Amino acid sequence: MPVKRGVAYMYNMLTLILVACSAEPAGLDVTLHELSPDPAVSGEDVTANLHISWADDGEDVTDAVVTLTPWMSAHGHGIDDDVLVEELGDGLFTADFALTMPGTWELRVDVDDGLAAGSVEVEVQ
Ligand SMILES: [Cu+2]
Repeated sequence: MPVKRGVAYMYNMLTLILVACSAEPAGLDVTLHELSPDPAVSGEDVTANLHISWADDGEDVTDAVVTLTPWMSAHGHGIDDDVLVEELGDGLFTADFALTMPGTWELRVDVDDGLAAGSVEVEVQ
């Protein structure tokens, strides 16, 4: 490759990388694989097994630091406790927590500190 074209190529690649870094977080597809008990009961411990995949190519999320934040959009609040998330493999992650009110909750999922985000809704009795 001639030097000039090489420089132009590198410049284009650098531009691409910068655009990728400044973009919104990538999308995640989050599905509720298993909820125990189902339905969840307000104030009682629940175990949620979530399947998380990349929205763009459908690949399972693996070897990632996943943060789960329960959020009640209707009231604009979450829960007081931090949620510990464990990776089970094959895109499955599990967490135990208690949802403090009946109604619709979002389980907001964040991968690698803001790299990607998604959510799934659960109904609490
Ligand atoms: Cu609420």
